[in-house]
Amino acid sequence: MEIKTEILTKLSPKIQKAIKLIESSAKAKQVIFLRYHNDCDGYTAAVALDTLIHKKISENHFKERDTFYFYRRQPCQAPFYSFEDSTRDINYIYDSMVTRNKEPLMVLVDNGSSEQDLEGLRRLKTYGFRIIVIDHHPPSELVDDVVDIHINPWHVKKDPLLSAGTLAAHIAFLGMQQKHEEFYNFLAAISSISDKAEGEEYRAVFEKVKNKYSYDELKLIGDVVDYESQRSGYIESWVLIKELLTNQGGKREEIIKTSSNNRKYKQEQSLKTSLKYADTKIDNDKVVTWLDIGSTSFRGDYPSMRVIIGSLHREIEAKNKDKEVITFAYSSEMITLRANDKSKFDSNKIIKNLKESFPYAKIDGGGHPHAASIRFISASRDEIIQAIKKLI
Ligand SMILES: [Mn+2]
Repeated sequence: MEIKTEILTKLSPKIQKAIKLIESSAKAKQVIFLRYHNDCDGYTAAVALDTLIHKKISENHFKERDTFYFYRRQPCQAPFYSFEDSTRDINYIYDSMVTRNKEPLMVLVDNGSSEQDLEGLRRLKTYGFRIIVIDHHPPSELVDDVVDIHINPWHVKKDPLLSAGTLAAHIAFLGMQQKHEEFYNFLAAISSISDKAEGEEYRAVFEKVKNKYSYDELKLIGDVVDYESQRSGYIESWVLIKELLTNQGGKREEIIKTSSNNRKYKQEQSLKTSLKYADTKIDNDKVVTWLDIGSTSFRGDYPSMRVIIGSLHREIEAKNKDKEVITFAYSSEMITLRANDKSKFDSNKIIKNLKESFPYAKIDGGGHPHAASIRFISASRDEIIQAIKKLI
């Protein structure tokens, strides 16, 4: 985890501040919340930070059960910290065993830096929470006015290929006095591969883990983590996913084996369906695909919309190596998209444009320039699809 890249070096003062705030909150016996996105990147980030937070809390409480009351861990079902998330967390402090907590700490990872997070975060502030956001999505400037510490590689450079898991593993490594380097490298590598964020930091980390794990092995563990989190839906899959990532109980192989047939079957089946119903148009060096995902998959089933579009996009990319490839999947009120490196496509510009053109469509969304989602009311879907086709 000794990675000295420009991004991590420049983020270092904020990282040190975050570690200090976690320490001082634990010392002051404040409840610490850890909230994370419900996917492989979010879970690996959470498992990394869990080691640090758990240690700091145990050091400051005498009874084992206190770590249960003073540490709350939960994935966010939405890809942002939602209104409901904040209601639940405020209730925990003000309607429970720990009502004397005046400055609880929220640590939000792989989520938190977009405009969609703002309302939930502001509600926390009304109730005295301190907030640390560790995220790698394009940040809204408004977030900085609300939270205490906002660690985000976008503050250093545009479109950084750095996963939240890598960022969190780096922070945990530093907070744990640079111990357990191998474990944090492993987490960083899995999250980068699973989130397609294989930049400079990933390459440095992979160099160190590759004699123990191959790329395919790391990718497989990430796939199974995604499978676990998706299949468990609203139930937190912490026990199984932590085991997959730590192998503390020696059950990793068995969990992978148990899920293997069903996982592969569902992945292959879903790709077959996508390829059958995808509408692909090749125009010179540009390959654009539209898939009606709403009518070709079951709601809430595995693979998720994210995994479906990812595998369809990769399949089309592999067949069109030298071309610009853009892939869209839509349901009645959402479009998810992917674009390859050859594309100049910028989802944030498109979303801005759509918001101006369709002020009545209740458009919301965001993400990375080449991987994002757009939400809207179903009445305006066809207009929006037509507008995007003209824009690209
Ligand atoms: Mn992520």
